[in-house]
Amino acid sequence: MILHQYKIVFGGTMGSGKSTAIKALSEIEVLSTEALNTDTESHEKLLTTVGIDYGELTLDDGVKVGLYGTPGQDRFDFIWAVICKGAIGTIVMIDHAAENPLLDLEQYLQAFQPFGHNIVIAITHIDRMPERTLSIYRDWLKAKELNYPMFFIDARQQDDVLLLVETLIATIEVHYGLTN
Ligand SMILES: Nc1nc2c(ncn2[C@@H]2O[C@H](COP(=O)(O)OP(=O)(O)O)[C@@H](O)[C@H]2O)c(=O)[nH]1
Ligand SMILES: [Mg+2]
Repeated sequence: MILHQYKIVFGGTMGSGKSTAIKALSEIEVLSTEALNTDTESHEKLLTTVGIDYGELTLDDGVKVGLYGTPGQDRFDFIWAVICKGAIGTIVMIDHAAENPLLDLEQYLQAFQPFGHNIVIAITHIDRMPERTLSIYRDWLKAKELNYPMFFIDARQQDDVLLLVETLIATIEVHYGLTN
């Protein structure tokens, strides 16, 4: 089977670089759609406008990739499930310079694992917190017996983000034999 269009989701903490990564890769102008978020618990804020980023990329072999950025909210959002439908995988982006990036990683992995286990972890903003060692992530993944691919990247760098996308696609192609 040959798939001509892949869908990839960017999830992760606010400010981790999801929109930046999609802009770095997209060959079309990134669209930010408007979606309505109804929160029955806070009637004052009946409607909140959230942005979903959308970009497109064509790989060397002609495969088209749709890039979907989840809205920047720091709590579980039902929209994530909608966005993840039909996606081949998720890039979970974590801001290394945030207060507790390991807790963020745990929460975002838990949030996205129900939609599939093709996940690549991208730790961003490492230039902003050089005093915090990067080994905490491998140690944590090892302790949890998780072996997701993980990269330390700058979301503003196109090559860095491309590596994430290529890793997700390579994993799905090896797993399901979707090579042509
Ligand atoms: N210093 C630094 N800034 C970054 C990095 N990645 C993204 N940014 C910046 O972080 C800010 C927030 O990124 P944005 O894409 O809006 O985050 P989002 O909320 O996940 O969509 C932007 O100003 C980016 O340019 C990084 O690795 N290092
Ligand atoms: Mg954003």
